[in-house]
Amino acid sequence: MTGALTLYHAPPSTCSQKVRLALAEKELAYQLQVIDLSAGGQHDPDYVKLNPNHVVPTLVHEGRPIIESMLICEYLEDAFPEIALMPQDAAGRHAVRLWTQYVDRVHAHAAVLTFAVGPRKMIVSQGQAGIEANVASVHGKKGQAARRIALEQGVASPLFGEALAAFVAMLDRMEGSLQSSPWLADDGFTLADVAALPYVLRLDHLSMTPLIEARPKLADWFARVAARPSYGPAITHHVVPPLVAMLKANGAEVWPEIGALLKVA
Ligand SMILES: N[C@@H](CCC(=O)N[C@@H](CS)C(=O)NCC(=O)O)C(=O)O
Repeated sequence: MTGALTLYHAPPSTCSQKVRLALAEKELAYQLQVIDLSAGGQHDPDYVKLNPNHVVPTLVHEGRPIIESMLICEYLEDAFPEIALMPQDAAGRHAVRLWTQYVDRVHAHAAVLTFAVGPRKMIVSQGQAGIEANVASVHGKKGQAARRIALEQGVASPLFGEALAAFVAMLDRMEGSLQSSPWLADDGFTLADVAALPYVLRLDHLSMTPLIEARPKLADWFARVAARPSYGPAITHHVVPPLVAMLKANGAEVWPEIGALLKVA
């Protein structure tokens, strides 16, 4: 018996993807509740009681809220160890945690990378009111300032350049690691792979696919993750074709500018 599991998530959000992947890999049944981030659902007082950080995801297990996506994944590993996503030995577990900690730092750049490219055109087309509403939906002054820059300046902003550099460094690190083992931290699929997948996928969804294709081991890893049985229920089912098409089209439009930035870097 697993006890009731409910995941509060936003379908395309990177952190929600991680937890859905871990749940699917562990073959756990769960209920879903969508939090609409653009409508400020993360600030609803009832949701904030579950997640005082005003972010998704939150897992509720037998009435207890569990927050922070990678800590949720580790919680699932502790509570439901039958299908393991962590190595058994201390060194292997440390290797996974080095990856998840690193990827958490890359996550700090994900919103700028996404909003400077993907939904920017649609939000900006709504005029200043659209920009203000989107900025206001973000929790905290720092996040709001970054969102404003991403929307107003797009890929021309230095913040976008920083985000791009952080993502490219992650891809290089992955390519290096995958030279010696099929998965990021171990011979088997672990929470390290769960942690990294959403960010590689985000690059693909923003038409930055050449960055993946230029790294053969990474490209092979990406294809192997997408071929796992967990991928459909955890990812494709939620990150739906119209959204992906919009992101890809907007990404393709600015790819020449991004390519130019990469040549300078
Ligand atoms: N460290 C948190 C980060 C969560 C996070 O940043 N969630 C984003 C979506 S991926 C969010 O809810 N953003 C809403 C906002 O900033 O207003 C975790 O891993 O759960």
